[in-house]
Amino acid sequence: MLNDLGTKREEFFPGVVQQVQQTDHHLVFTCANRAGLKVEILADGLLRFTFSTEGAFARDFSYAVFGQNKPSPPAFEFKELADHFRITTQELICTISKNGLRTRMMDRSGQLLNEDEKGFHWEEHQDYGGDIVKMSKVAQPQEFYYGLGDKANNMNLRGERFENWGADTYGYGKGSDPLYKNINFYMGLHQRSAYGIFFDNTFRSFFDFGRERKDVTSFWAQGGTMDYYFIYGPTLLEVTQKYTLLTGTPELPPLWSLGYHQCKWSYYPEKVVKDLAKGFRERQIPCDALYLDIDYMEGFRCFTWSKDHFPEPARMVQELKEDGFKTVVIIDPGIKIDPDYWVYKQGMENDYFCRRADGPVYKGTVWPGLCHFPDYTREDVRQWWSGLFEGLISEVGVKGVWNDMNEPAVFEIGTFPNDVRHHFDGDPGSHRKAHNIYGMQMARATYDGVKRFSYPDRPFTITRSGYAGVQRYASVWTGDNIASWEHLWLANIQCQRLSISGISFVGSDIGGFIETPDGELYIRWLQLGVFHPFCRTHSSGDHGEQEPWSFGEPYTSLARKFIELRYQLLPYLYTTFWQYTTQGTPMLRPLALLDQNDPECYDRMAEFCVGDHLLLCPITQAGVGGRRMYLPLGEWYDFWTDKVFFGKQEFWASAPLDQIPMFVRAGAVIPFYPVQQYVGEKEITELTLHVYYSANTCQSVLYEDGGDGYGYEEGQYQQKTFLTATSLTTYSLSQQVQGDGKEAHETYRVIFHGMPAATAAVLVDGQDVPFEASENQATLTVKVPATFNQLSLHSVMPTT
Ligand code: NBV
Repeated sequence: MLNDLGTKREEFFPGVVQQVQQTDHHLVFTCANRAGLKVEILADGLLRFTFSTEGAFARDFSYAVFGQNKPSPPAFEFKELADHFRITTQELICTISKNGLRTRMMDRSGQLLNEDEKGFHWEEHQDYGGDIVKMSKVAQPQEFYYGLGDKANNMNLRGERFENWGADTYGYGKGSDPLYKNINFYMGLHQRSAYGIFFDNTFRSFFDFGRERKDVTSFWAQGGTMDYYFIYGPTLLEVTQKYTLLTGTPELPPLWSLGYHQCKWSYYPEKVVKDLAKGFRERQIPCDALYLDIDYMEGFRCFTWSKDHFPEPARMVQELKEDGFKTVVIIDPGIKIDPDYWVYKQGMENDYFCRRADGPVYKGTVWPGLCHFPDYTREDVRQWWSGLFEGLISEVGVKGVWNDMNEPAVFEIGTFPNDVRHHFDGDPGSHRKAHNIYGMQMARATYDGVKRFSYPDRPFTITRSGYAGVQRYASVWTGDNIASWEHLWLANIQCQRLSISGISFVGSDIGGFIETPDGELYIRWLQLGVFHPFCRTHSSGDHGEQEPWSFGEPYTSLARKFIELRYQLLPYLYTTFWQYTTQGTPMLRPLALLDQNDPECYDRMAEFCVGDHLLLCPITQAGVGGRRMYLPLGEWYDFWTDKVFFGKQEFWASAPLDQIPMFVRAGAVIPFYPVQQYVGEKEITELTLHVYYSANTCQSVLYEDGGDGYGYEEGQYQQKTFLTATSLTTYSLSQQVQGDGKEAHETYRVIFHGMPAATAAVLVDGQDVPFEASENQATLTVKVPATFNQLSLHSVMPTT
């Protein structure tokens, strides 16, 4: 096999096991040729495999997995057999061959989940020393692969090879690789069982899913250690949850950050920003955040303001705030070499910038001209960097920070040369080792700073690059896309894929960054974007306008309609975010995660669920009034017509330009806020609950808290569980509340959809209450106190 350096060199394999050491939660196998394997049993369904090539194991350190995220180790059984060893937990059986340390993973019924082909092997890196560490596994017939972050390719990764080496990929397209983020996590699904592999290695790494040899999946890295986690499902949903909890979830973001954001490269000077704000409010199009791109700075110097364009930033930000707008500013890693610039001076005085191998401080050209770059892999540098935000946050009142160019990107040469040195938190190395975590460590330092100075408010940050675990520090977007239908298709897949790879707070540049969409493309994109956790229009700005009203009517009204829908759905989206932070559930779920017993779902990529109960399928073609699509198992209501569709079938979904195919799971309770122009504009005395009838019992959750601040950590939240159930002649909705938070609403307006029989009476906690029914009796509206426990509809005829 040729390696990725285009050479063929001698490959080495572990020999015969000579010694085994066992402790409470790990086993160490040592071979005659000094190769070794450490197996850590972290949970019944979570095993970590770390290999050594020459006896000693490398420092146990990870930017992705934090000690506190590791579950407490369970008991396990260990046995030596004729030609292999066997580890058994409550969920897994793992065998390890005595010759070659090859593993097989099975569930407790003995069903094979995953097995090594050649297993671990390596070659020495001739130029840099160390090893190119490799792992090859059998790709089973009919095995499907998912995950790997922001790859711009089909949902199922089989048949493709990918590289993780974060890159500034302006105008990327389908198949472009690598992109901005480095997420070494994938999932395999075969015979209806799923597992995941997280390869925790920061060097340039590769994943081949049956591309080179069709029945082999392999992954390798140009240095470091073969260190991977095997994550058992058996469902894909459980695999992604476990991976997400292992690499960490973010804190709850401020509720306003789930509102609509407007961005361009760039809005300046102040008058343009003020007019933009006015544009939203005058047209009554909701918006919470306005962005300032690089031109707000003085000569692109981070942490400065252009005196010409923004003479009094604190006043401007305050005035925007009074009108409900939060200001988010961009911060890049490049610090201009300028002896009169305070950030540069501090960095030089304290030796905070990265150096070349032979000593000089590294210089690279980005927007400000020649720059130095902080070494964010040093704790003291991160501390310094986070302190730099005091001015922006505390003095000016900025509410969010946007990290760009942190792959890191350098003009002309792409990124830092390989010899640039990084501290790597105590284990210094070259850029080869630190490249893939540079952006994440910048986001980490930024997040710490924004949080420090925003407190007691919650911080908001967004980053372009990141490594596994970056979700703890920032939201992300998918970079410099293009205003084309293909990119709309890609945005849908990339956001779903990031979401199942631990990163749910994700969105794309709505309408496309490069070039200009027409009204139709913009609306179709916005219809999808309002269902992405991060919802922002952004454009490079040099081709035309890209505000929600830039395309004239009917597009302005359509844009308003969908942004309003997002604001109505905020309690649902926020609840979904809370589920993500507490349980690791991805906010966007591809069909394969909804029903892995249905092979029809495996290759589907257009349809997805946001949260537990809403299913969307964007229109990604010009000039069409609908599309063919598939619904998974269950009963689904068409959101626009209330017509019921049965799952497990493909059909034509009609969707004129004022609709996106959108379905609600039968039985669901979907909370709606009234339309607001920005989060917090109104006190929401009445919340609307849309209840979609089902003959089956169904559970829905609503999580609410102050929407900002940390009161929720002290119990200041309300977690409401709604149960719907039927009996012969009644349909009931009950509510149970947990948490010490004060009830935020006085009343609920409950709207029942799809009632199969006329309702004769409605009882709320035993009292008869008035109600309104539609002419055909299928829709029924009733107003109840928000503190109700039990609501029941009594029908004149038995429900069917
Ligand atoms: O800061 C300018 C842009 C920014 O608007 C965009 O979102 C980033 O992805 N930035 C890239 C640098 C220039 C790109 C050509």
